[in-house]
Amino acid sequence: MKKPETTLLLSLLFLFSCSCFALNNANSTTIINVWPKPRNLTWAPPYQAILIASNFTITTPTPHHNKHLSAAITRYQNLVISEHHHPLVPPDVNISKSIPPLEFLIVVVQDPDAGLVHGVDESYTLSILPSSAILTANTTWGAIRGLETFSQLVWGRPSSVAVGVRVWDSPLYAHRGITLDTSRNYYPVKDLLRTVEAMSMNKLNVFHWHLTDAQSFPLVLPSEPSLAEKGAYASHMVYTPEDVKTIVQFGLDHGVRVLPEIDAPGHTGSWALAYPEIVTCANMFWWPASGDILAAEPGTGHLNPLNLKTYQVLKNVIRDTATLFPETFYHSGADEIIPGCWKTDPKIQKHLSDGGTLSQILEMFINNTLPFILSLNRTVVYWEDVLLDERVNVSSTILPKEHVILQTWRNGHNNTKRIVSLGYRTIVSSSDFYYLDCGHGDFVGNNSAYDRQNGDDKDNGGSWCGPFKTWQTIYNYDIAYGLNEEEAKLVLGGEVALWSEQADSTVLDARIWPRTCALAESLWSGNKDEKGVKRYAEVTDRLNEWRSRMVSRGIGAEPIQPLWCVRNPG
Ligand code: CP6
Repeated sequence: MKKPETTLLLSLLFLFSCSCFALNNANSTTIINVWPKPRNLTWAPPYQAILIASNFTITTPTPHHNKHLSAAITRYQNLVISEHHHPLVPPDVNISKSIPPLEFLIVVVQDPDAGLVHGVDESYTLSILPSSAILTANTTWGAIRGLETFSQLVWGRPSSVAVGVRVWDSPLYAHRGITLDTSRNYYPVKDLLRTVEAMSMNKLNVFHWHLTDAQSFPLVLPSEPSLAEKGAYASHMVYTPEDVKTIVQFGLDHGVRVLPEIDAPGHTGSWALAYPEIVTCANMFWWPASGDILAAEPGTGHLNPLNLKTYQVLKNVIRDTATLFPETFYHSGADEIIPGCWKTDPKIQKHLSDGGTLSQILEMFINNTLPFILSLNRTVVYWEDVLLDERVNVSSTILPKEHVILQTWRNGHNNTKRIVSLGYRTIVSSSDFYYLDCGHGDFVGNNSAYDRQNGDDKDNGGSWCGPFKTWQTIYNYDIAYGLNEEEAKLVLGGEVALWSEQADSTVLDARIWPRTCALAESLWSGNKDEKGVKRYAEVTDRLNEWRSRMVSRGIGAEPIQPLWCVRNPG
């Protein structure tokens, strides 16, 4: 016999283990599952679908010569014909037998050769009527967004598409991305390509590639080949110039910019394998226990700004990187300067004993590198630390506001506010909301290398930058919270980040997806409904559907609830 407590427990479990909500019936437009939700979508009654013809073609009315547009058209034509996605909850609509199958989607692009740069027009309109389906966009990039939307309106075997649908769409934020760290662990190229592909499915447009760090230097650079030769984990764990070209081109075909980051002067321990003379403290371990709370890493290493050789090597690195990556943003890092690391160097010690400061050392570094990066026609992105770090920072007078963007990661809304109120543009990557690696157990303490070093074999229950950030945490974060109108304009967008101490290709998809879908929607069309109320139940159902379509497209996105919920809507 069941005890009452057990019954209560079971019903509570029932309530909490599954927030299941029924999909709305056909008398609502929300039955149309598009992710991210378009800014404006209407579906006119009678709610109908029509078949996709077996010779269905996507075409432009006039010839064009843009190979990225051609690649996208071919890709989506094949997808629409072959996908046969079965929604978890099949839409309750009639597939019209009287209307002939849809043979064409016509794509009209005003300026197909507009480049893929920050702020480019990504808007589109889509109209799917029984007689014709038309997609209009100002640019190739808007067309790619519209093609994705069209593909999500197709389902079943044989394939059919919703008709009577009109969409106007355009992103709220121009910069919507992922930071991926390929230094702590290596990812094969095919994993990066799949990530870019999944980004495009979610209308994300910036792959911020954190290429190098203290642990390894996987980027092969023609002018500085020894950095990867000695600094990569293995000779097969590298990205060659051909690999980079492949990824950049793949990004262009998918409307995704590939933004390189070469983190410096901190996080450069791996450079010491080729050039020990330009890196301070590379052979030391820096753990929180040492009193330096940042960069809890082995041998973080800092480039030495007082060594002229540093700039010879670094300028070669910057020039080669800018050549490999056409992207006009260049991320130069500048996060987490550890005083104790620079202080191990005798020249820096002398500078300090002569009354100098570490902030001056950092200014020297920026003054010797920033103008060079700008001379390559790049906008420079730095982590917020360069200006906001309490111990080592530079004066805003040496960071020109029109050429420098600061990416946040600490103190949530506070640091965003500080940056924009100083007049800088910002990319929001708050670690409290957007760090995908958090909550996966600690690699510092908790039986880690640090514990072994200190003879501690207890499980201390550590959690790296915990807690785990749920998709709801990411979805509900308002990146422009508390800003006035003028300040809010300086918020370019946001990036989630996957730091890879505890991630590699075995877990990549599930760490990123579907949580990053939540970022994609909140930056594309917002996290609130028409009445300004935070979306919730509808989003859960739509995300559940979208995640299952991503899985059928080959992305290992983890589940957000048991399938049982779909059969037993609450
Ligand atoms: N590596 C680099 C890191 C981090 C940063 N930069 C980081 C810091 C704190 C947390 C997670 C990651 N591992 N190069 C900060 C931008 Cl909680």
